[in-house]
Amino acid sequence: MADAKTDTTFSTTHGEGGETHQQTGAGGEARTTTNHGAPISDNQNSLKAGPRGPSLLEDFILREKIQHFDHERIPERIVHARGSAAHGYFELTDSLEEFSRARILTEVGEKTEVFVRFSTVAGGAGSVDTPRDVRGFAVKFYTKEGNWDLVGNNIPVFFIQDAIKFPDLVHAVKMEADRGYPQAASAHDTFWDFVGLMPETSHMIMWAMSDRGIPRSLRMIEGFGVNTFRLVNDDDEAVFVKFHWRPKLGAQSTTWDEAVKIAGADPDFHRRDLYEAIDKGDFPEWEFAVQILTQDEADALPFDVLDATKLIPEELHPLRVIGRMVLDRNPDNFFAETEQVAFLPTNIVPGIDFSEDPLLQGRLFSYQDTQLSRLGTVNFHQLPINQAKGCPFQNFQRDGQMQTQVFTGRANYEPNSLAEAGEEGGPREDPKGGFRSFAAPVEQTKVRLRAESFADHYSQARLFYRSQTEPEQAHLASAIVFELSKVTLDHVRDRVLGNLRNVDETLAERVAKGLNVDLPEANEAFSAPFDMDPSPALSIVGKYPGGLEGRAVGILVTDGADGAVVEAVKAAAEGAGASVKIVAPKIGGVTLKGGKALKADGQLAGTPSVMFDAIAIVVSEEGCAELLKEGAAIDFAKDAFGHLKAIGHTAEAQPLLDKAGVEADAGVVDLSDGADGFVEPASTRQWDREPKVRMLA
Ligand code: HDE
Repeated sequence: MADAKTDTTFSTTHGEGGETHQQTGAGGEARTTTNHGAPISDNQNSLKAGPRGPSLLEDFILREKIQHFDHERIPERIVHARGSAAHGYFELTDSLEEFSRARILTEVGEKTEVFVRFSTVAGGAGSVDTPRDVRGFAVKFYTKEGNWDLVGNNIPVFFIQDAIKFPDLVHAVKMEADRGYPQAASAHDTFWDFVGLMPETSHMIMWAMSDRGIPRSLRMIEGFGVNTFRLVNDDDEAVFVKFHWRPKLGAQSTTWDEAVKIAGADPDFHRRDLYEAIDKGDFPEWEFAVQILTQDEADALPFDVLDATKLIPEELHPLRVIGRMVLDRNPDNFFAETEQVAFLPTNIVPGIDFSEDPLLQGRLFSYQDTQLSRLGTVNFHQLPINQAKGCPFQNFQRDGQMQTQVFTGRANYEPNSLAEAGEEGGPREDPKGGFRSFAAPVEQTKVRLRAESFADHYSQARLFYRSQTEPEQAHLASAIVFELSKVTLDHVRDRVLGNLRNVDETLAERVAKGLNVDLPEANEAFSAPFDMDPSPALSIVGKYPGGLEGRAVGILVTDGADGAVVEAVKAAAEGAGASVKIVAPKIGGVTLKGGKALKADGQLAGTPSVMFDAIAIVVSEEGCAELLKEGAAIDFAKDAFGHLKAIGHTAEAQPLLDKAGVEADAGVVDLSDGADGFVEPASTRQWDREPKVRMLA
């Protein structure tokens, strides 16, 4: 018998003695019951007045089953509804003892369980995985001092500076109020209207329109705490801290055309990729790093650390790597874990504290509130995924909907002197070890004002753009052209262009040219932008480590293909850490030259080349002739070429390559002399090819 977690049966505890028994039928097999335990004799037919008669209201079994089903969904998250998650652990490698008293940041070598949920922001729960969007990167650490939730994104800054603008931002980006579209897309009037009117979005827009907005895999995104936090040590001294996650596989992206096609080919592309990688033991891993600043260092910066639209360049304050996180277990049940997990920036532990960042301050209210509406009860912390596993909770809070605990005795208040609450009278506050807020000085008058130090909306946007490599700049400009081409209101487009002129004149010109519109006057800037030294850390192409590890190679085969070449490509790619899939015209596979059968992992029409990072086409002459009549085969080669991927091929594949417009270059590799020459180009994209295949802005 499988355990209760993976089976549909449950053991139940009955009676005073707490003995457990499982319901079994006459043959000893587990039997189906109602939710209240009554055994069910027939789970196929409802109760009717005669075999063809009307169903009876009396059928409590039918009613219970249907009613439970009717309520299976809970309200989806208003943002970040679409998510994928995994379990794993965090291991501290370097102690921050001098700055923090948090055990999670001081106990080197300790492994702490984590649950991580990645998400898109704008789309609904059933939307696709690859729209242009920010990705959520929320980590729940089950620490010995309670849960610590670091609820971050894959972009280190945010659109707005003050929480009071968040509902406006989200309304603007989500599907438009009257028409209910577009789903999971920022390319529409209301979003860009908001952007144009709120120049503080400029920096984040640069990131979202860059290739960071279309990641290749959730295993290949960076993560950031975004808001500035504090670390507080034993002496109650505080420093500012920024949190960073850096993927072992390097940050990698798709191209836009590819992302769009993936959405059709596999709407679950990222979810499947994460699940399959963990399932086969290819555990994604991130470094955890911090940037630490004293108050004086923060004061010396030309921007405010409390402003979430700003980052601290790594070149000014280097990252200190203090640990690693490995995701090594898929959820057992999507709903119970990925859907019901409740992240709260207020889940914090002694030794870590908030800053006065007005965006963060709003978040401290919002998440608890949203969980109440989503999960429906103040007791959502009792759901298994949300429980403080590293140390159980103990307090005198009681009752409420869906209370699962059976507290005993009379003592439900404090102080008390009841014997049953133990000698101490039950749990008590711990003035030394408990959470103490950092005594940040506050002596001001009450105002509704934006600080002067938040006024510069363009310098860091400019820094980001100018720190990108040439292909990345071209992608960014083209992404804005794409989005603004979907905007139907001229004045909205013009206002955005007016802001872009403050970011970078050449960028504004590129975009205007890409739209074929005149460049309007620059909009007035509250604070004149200044130039900063480029930060290479902001580019992903520039710091891409290369390599096939974690990437995917697809081999297209036909009947009569040379099995030795297939084997050679497979061995070379797998040897370099890639996963390999065989794609064939039919799912039953092919008969190789010499008569051996080769099974297919994917059928051609359902497994286009966008599913892979590099492809090989290993076909026979006759097989190739057949493929020339198949659009999916031509697209397989054409898209791989257009998406700047390496293409390995046998000589017999040449007619297909010709028909697909594949031209010889360093990424197009003849496999007749073996597969060794394939691995290097397969390890990266062929950026030089891009001007040949795409008109970029
Ligand atoms: Fe969130 N955000 N957010 N957010 N956020 C939510 O909480 C909110 C912000 C982020 O996988 C909600 O449980 C406000 C920044 C992630 O379950 C909600 C503001 C960052 C997730 C909420 C922000 C984030 C959320 C909706 C502006 C990056 C998904 C569902 C003040 C640091 C967590 C939920 C998961 C989810 C509010 C801004 C990250 C409505 C008010 C900045 C990764 O409470």
